[in-house]
Amino acid sequence: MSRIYVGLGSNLSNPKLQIQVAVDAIAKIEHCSLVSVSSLYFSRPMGPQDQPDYMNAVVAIESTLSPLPLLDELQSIENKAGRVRKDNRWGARILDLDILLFGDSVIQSDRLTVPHYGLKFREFVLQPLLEIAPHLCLPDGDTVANLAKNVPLNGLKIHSQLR
Ligand code: ROI
Repeated sequence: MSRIYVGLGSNLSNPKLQIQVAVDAIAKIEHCSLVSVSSLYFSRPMGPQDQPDYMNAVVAIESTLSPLPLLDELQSIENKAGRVRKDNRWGARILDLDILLFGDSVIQSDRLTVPHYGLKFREFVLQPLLEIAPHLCLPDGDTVANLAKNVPLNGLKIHSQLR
């Protein structure tokens, strides 16, 4: 059984609803249980600024799934939300579900990098993580609390509660 943290982000097609629906879908993945859900955060786009503001959140789950089967489940939720995978790595998106941490695993494969490469630099990941797991440590020993202290909020605000 692993404790896994998943980041959620959306800036198209009613982002708040996208994230609510995605949290419900994650809660229904087989062999997974939802442990906690952060508040919903309003955030400024990282990357190109000519795109709408984002809504972001982080959930903790417990699962017996291995990383790639879990990634398949998350990508299927993204696809059902209507996400089109094209060359828009830094562009607007209906729904992004990222495995941030998978227990203490360090994974580098074609499909998956864990811990997530942006985790240490993104206020919209660190603040919701800090909210639901204030004592969390990364596999390299860095604490989320310390990382969060060093990343500016850039206008990040709690928007509302998800559950
Ligand atoms: N910016 C914010 N604020 N939130 C995101 O979830 C997000 N996701 C992305 C990029 C384009 C990097 N910018 C983002 O993929």
